[in-house]
Amino acid sequence: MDANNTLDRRRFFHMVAAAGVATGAMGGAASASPSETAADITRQPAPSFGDDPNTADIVVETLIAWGATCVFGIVGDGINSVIEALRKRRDRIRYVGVRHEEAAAFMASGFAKHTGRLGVCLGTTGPGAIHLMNGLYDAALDGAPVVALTGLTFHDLGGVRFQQSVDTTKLMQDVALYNVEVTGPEHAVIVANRACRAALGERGVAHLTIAKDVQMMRRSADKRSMRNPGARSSSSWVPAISAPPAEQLRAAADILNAGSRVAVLAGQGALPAREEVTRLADLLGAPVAKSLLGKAVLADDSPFTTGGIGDLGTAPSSWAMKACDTVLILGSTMPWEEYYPTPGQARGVQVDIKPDRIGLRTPVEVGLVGDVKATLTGLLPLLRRKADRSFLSEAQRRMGEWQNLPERVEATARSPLRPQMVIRALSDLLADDAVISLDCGANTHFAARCLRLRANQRLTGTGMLASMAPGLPFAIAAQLAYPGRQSGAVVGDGGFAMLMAELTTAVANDLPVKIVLLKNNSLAEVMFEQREIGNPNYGCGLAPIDFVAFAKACGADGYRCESPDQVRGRSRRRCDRLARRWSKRSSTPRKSLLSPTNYRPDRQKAEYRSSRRPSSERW
Ligand SMILES: Cc1ncc(C[n+]2csc(CCOP(=O)(O)OP(=O)(O)O)c2C)c(N)n1
Ligand SMILES: [Mg+2]
Repeated sequence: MDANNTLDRRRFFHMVAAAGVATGAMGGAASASPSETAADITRQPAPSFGDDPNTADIVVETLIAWGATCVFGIVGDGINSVIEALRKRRDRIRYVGVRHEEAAAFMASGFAKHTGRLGVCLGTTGPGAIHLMNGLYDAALDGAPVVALTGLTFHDLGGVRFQQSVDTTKLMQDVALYNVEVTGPEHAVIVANRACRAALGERGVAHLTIAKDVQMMRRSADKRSMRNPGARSSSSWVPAISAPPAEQLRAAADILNAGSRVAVLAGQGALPAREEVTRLADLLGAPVAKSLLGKAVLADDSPFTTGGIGDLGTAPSSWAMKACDTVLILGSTMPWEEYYPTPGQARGVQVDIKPDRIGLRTPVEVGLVGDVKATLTGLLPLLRRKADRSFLSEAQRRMGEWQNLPERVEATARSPLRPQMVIRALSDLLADDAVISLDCGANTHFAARCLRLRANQRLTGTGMLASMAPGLPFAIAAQLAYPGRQSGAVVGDGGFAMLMAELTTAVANDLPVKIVLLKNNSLAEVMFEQREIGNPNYGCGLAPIDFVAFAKACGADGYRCESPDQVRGRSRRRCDRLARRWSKRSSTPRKSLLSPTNYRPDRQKAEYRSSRRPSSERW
């Protein structure tokens, strides 16, 4: 700081402590002092912080510079200065106040998964930060770039049992790949930048926690240490588009060219590489099985895909993995190991941006560390077109046969409704560019199998964490990210009820999300699981909720459908409206649509698991 400035860092804290959390009068805007090495530092592009910003201003400006457009959270005295920094910039970044911080973190995660852009959430110190955890784990486990901001108690009251004094740095230690307590404005200039870079570059959660008095500290009151030359990062960033070297590509191509039955497993890392995956599948005559988060890699009517894989997948995908002599894994760590080729059965090639993921689920001979799109671009010219198409043809024949079963089930006109029928109706009614979010439960199995994803539709869900409750928050985030597109979610009554107050968040923010709720008054997935291991059902019943009344109480619309006609909107006028709403874009006068449906999980057993019984081909 300037030698003439009488308000140094220590005095600042002294004043703030004396004044409680009220903003102290900061006096003149003295500039931060240059360090002794400042002359050597080449300035890089950086956000503009304006006149004498405080720590919170610097953090928020940095987030904006990194392309953040929404921040989800709940206010609290531990985070008030950050909220004020957001309020001052509300023309450039949207603060979305939610009803539970878990939802805020899910929204940040969903925003990041649906867009690839930075998702941001915040929580006040103590309980607010604790509530964020589940959604942050969802982001961390699925590689979604999220920045979480939390408050801390006063900088000098940690460790003294001050109210709400939770050590948020420790709290986030496991979930965050970048986890820093911000000690002042000068520190914020550096670490806010690093947090964004880490979240986007390493794909995960970056956490900054800031004591409430530090949040309001002005830059003029701060003094860089003698070894801190000032900002040393850059606000410019492009994702790593790395492709492996030629000899590694050649080694991979040799394996793929030598195989006579090549199967591909595509995950979310392959989402930007649809064209390349299609060309590769065509060249190699290779069926492509898709992980849940990779469902949009190929449209479901692509002749090259056998649909999903794993517990939520199809029998033809299981068959392809067990019958192949070569497997190519593209940007996937699909968790169910029993669905990979049996060890020793197939040669393996894997492409992943993260080196530690190579060989994670199944041994591979060649692991290519790189971006899937860039790697395939390098690999494709080295691949020879396979003359023998019999493996692909057999996969297609099986897929055609397998589809008969869902199609028969989906076409059944019975009440209680079959969930497959509901999802199929939804699938048919969705807009061509709809953005779909999934929750976790039996409903996810039905959605994964019965949604026939079209070329321009997007889909995400909770992959590795498999948590209940993100469906609605993801749909809200998707609607904010893509205001002109239809945003819908498939949820169960258990998962939805966990965070259903967020329906008011949708209403308050004019977000016409569409939620299809499969109401079975039970935690059905676990019912199935208990039966599968031979246990009687216990603890799986849910007290019924009138979700239509709830939706209306929130200011949303709600419809109850009990027959296929009602779902498809053929009979009653209100359901015609429902169908129209599904099929048109999101300019509805009321803000949200909740469509509860009813089905009996006890009638579902045989239809529930498909790929677990690939031999019987039952569904
Ligand atoms: C937060 C959380 N708690 C518990 C579970 C275990 N679990 C997985 S699915 C499920 C049931 C989900 O019920 P519901 O949302 O009603 O969907 P349904 O299975 O009935 O379609 C449970 C309890 C979980 N995955 N996440
Ligand atoms: Mg349920």
